[in-house]
Amino acid sequence: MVDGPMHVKKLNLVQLEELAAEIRHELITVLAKNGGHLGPNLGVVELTLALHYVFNTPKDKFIWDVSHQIYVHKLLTGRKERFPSIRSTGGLSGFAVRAESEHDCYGAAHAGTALSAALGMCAARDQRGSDENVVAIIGDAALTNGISFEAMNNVAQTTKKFIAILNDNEWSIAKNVGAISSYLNKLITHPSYNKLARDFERFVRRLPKGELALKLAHKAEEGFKGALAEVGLQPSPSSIEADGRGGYGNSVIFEEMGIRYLGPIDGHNLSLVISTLEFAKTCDHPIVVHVLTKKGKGFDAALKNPEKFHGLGPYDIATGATLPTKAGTPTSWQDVFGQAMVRLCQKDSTLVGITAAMPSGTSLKFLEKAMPNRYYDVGIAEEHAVLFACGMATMGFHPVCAIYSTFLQRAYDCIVHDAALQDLPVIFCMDRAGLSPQDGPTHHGLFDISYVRSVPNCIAMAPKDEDELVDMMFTATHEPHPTFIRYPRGPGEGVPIKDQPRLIEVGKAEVIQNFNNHGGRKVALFPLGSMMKLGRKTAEQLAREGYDVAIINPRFVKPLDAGATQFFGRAAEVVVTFEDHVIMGGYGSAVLELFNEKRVTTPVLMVGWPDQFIEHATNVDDLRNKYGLTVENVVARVKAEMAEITPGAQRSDFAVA
Ligand SMILES: Cc1ncc(C[n+]2csc(CCOP(=O)(O)OP(=O)(O)O)c2C)c(N)n1
Repeated sequence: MVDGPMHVKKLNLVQLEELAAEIRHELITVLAKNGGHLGPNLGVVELTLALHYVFNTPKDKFIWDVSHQIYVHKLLTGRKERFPSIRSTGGLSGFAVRAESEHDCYGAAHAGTALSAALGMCAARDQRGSDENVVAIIGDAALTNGISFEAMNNVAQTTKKFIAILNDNEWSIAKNVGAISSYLNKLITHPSYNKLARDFERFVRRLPKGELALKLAHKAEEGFKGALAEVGLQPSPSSIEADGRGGYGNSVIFEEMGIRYLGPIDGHNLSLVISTLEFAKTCDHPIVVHVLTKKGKGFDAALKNPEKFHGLGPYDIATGATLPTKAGTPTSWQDVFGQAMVRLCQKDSTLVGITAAMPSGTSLKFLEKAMPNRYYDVGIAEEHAVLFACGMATMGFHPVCAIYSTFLQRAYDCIVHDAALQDLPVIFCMDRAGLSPQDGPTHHGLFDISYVRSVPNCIAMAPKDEDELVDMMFTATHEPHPTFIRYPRGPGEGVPIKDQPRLIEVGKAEVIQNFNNHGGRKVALFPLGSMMKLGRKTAEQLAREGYDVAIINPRFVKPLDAGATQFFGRAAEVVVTFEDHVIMGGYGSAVLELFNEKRVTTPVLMVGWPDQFIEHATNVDDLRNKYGLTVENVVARVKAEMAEITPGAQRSDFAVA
């Protein structure tokens, strides 16, 4: 394995191919232990080698869309020693992070950002008159995302030098969907679309064979011929003629937008990809190179099941089987949601499910299978998903948008301007609300309470267990307002689901455990949603230490149960709010706002995440321990707070009926 990109350039073709095999071995071995995005990375081994062969990072810039396919780049840019630590506590991130390496010029993990960011870099380069090459590498599914088109709309008028690589493997996480995906398929399969510009042919012919041979060793000649044969298959004279409107007078969409299109080429043919990138580097007009790759190449199990191997946990190298879930592990929140969607849709013909390219992640796949006509996958297009839902809602439907908390951030304006302002009954099931530990800050869902709570008309809730999740979904279907339900990743609490869901009174909290008035000092715990477990354990420990503890399940962040919150707030000497969310603007803040308004002076300890981006880690516990979301820490804080308060000054003897 090489130490840095400079070494890649010294290799001949045979050595590059050997390196490709070594890289695949490393990916398969390390990810078998750590989990991660195996399929996408196996697919870009040759492409990444070719990029480093032709360009010079960090001076040249590679901007990876999503950047889940950046592992090979990490291995080639001085991080091979640390690679076995990827996605674990203190280890390498699974995505591009500027702070991690000078070779990562742009951080990402949400889709569709690469073209815009790359264009911005081109504009900056042109402004300052420097000569870096800027290369955006995007997947075919990134083209289902609106931002990519916003960027393409802007390329030709902004710069002359812009290189995009369209890494087309026909898959998003699931099979790519929609008209763009069919269009790309046409480009691949229909000979008349193969656009291989004559100047590329000329370029390849002009390359001094000797020099190329030197570079690529004895196979260079074949590679060179391969390039000509493959690329010269269907030369299209029209593709290089400007049409006077900024386009190239061709029905290839990129060319219509003033971006030269080259391809499709075999992304696993190293010499061909190298020649093509060498050409792209010389172009003095924006260019997109369409590269065909196979997700999972080099690992049979991944080739056979691209969806599973897009991103997965540890697996067995021999069979590709993922480790079995431990016996007795409760059904995941996601699966409970997916199964409940089927049951609810069977009873209520106004319900439909909408996903933005995450049928398996959200488990909306259950609905896809059971009732395909009530299921919509709109592609990686969260804004569109929400607006689409709003449109349906105006026609009497109750659309359910199943979107991860972190990805819903992208559709914030649609929530405010469309769903909330028009007060439409769209239901938002915000999956992954809380930590996604191995993915890290790009994927944690820690902001949704604050971004929803401040918007009028919205109802926001968080279930303490999976049965309550179903009750909340059912309740939401009866609401004429936008409703938001947040729940975390992973196994539920193991609570059985009732046969018939129950309506929950909106804005009503649930008293789980009342004070028992045994004379101990009173503490009221308000654990929101899945923090109930931490709340209960904290209560047990406090009780062991002689405190009189009440536990209230808030259920609603908005509208807050003002009565119950005040009542227990006044009765207790100390109130503790728990939330799997940033403290700022979250549930605890809502309680404080209420207390301020109602002049409740009981101190409120807020347990949640601090005002900083929380890094990735091997698991949730590592992060909770580090940031003090633990029983020990909460108990210590309660005791410290109690020590500050004169006993009896608060209404600690308040009798609760
Ligand atoms: C805004 C946003 N929505 C959803 C996702 C989840 N997601 C991660 S990768 C991916 C598919 C990416 O497909 P593509 O760009 O074609 O890359 P490939 O994995 O096929 O190489 C999706 C939907 C995301 N990262 N960002």
